[in-house]
Amino acid sequence: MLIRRKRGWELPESAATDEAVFRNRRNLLKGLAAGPMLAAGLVAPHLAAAGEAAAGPPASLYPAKRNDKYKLDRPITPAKYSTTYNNFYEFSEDKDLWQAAQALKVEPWSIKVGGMVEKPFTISFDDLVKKMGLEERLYRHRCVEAWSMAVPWTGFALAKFVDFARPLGSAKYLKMTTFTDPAVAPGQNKFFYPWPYVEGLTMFEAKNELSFLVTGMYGKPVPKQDGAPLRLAIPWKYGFKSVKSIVSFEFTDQMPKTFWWALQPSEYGFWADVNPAVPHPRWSQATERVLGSDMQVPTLIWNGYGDYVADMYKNLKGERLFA
Ligand SMILES: Nc1nc2c(c(=O)[nH]1)N[C@H]1C(S)=C(S)[C@@H](COP(=O)(O)O)O[C@H]1N2
Ligand SMILES: [Mo]
Repeated sequence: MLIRRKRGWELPESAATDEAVFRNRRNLLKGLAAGPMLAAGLVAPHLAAAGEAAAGPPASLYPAKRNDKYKLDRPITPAKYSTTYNNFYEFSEDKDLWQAAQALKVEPWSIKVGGMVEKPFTISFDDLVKKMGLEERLYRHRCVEAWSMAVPWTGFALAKFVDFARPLGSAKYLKMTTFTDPAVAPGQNKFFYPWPYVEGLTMFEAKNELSFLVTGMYGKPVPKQDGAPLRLAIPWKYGFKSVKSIVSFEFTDQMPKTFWWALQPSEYGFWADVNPAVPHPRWSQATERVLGSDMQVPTLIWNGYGDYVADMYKNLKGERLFA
C-alpha cells in the first residue's frame, strides 16, 4: 500500500506555522542561537534585527520618492514581521527562512528578456534599475493562506519594463521565472516541486498601472528573503503571483504553467484574483490575519483594487478568475 507522505504545501499556512508558535520559536532562536551565531560572526548584526540584507550598488538610489497615488487603509506592517515571516519555498517550507535566504548571491545579477520580442537581450540588474528609475508605492499584499501585510515597496511599473522590452504585438502573456540554484536553495532539491518557480500575467495585466517590479522595501534594497534583487508585486492577486528573485522575462502566446498551478491545479490556478466569496478548497478567504497582530479583517474583492483592475476581466467571465 502506498503510504502518502504529508508535504509542506498540503498544510494551510495557519496550521503549518501558527504565528504564536512562530514568535516563540523566534524568541527561542534569539535566546539560544542568535547570540553564539553573532559572536561567531555568522550573522551581520544589522541582519539579526530585521534581515535587512542589502542588494547591489544602487543603494544610493534609496529612499526613492513616494508616489502618493496609492493609499493604504491600514498601518504599514513593521519590517520586523514582513522580513522574518516569508514564503520562499526555494529556501524552506517554513516561514522562518530569512537566515537561510542569505545564501543567495544577488550580485552580479543578470536578467534575460526573450520570447516574442523584437530582439532578445540580457541586462544586468544594476543597468536595468538605472534605466527604469525608482519610486515608492504603498501596497497591500494578501497571501492565499489568509494573512496580509501592507508594505512600502520601491521599484518601477511593470508597464515601463514591458515598453523597454519591446514585445511583439502577437505576445499574449508575460512569463517570469525565479533563479535555479539547488546549491544555495535547498528546497530546489525536493523533486516533487515543479522548479523553477514560474509566474505569469496576461499582457493586459502586465501593463496595468498597478503591476510593479520591486527592488526595494522600507526605503532600502529589498532583503533576500523578500525576493532580492527583483520581484513582482501584484496587489489584487494572491501573493503567490508575486514571484521573487526573477532571472527571466519571456513574452509568449501560450498561458504559462505557473508553479502552484502545476503543483496543485485544483487549489491554485493561473488567475488567482483575490475574492472573499470564493473559498480555497481547504479554508475560507472571507477574512485575513494582519501580519504582526492577531487581528482578523474582512478581505476585499480584488484586495480592494477593483477600481484599477475590474475592467480587465469583464470579458473573461468563463475563466476561473478567483482561484
Ligand atoms: N520564487 C518564489 N516566489 C514567491 C514564493 C516562493 O515560494 N518562491 N512565494 C510566494 C508567496 S505564496 C507569497 S505570499 C509571497 C511572499 O512574499 P514575502 O515573503 O515578501 O511576504 O511571495 C511569493 N513569491
Ligand atoms: Mo502566499
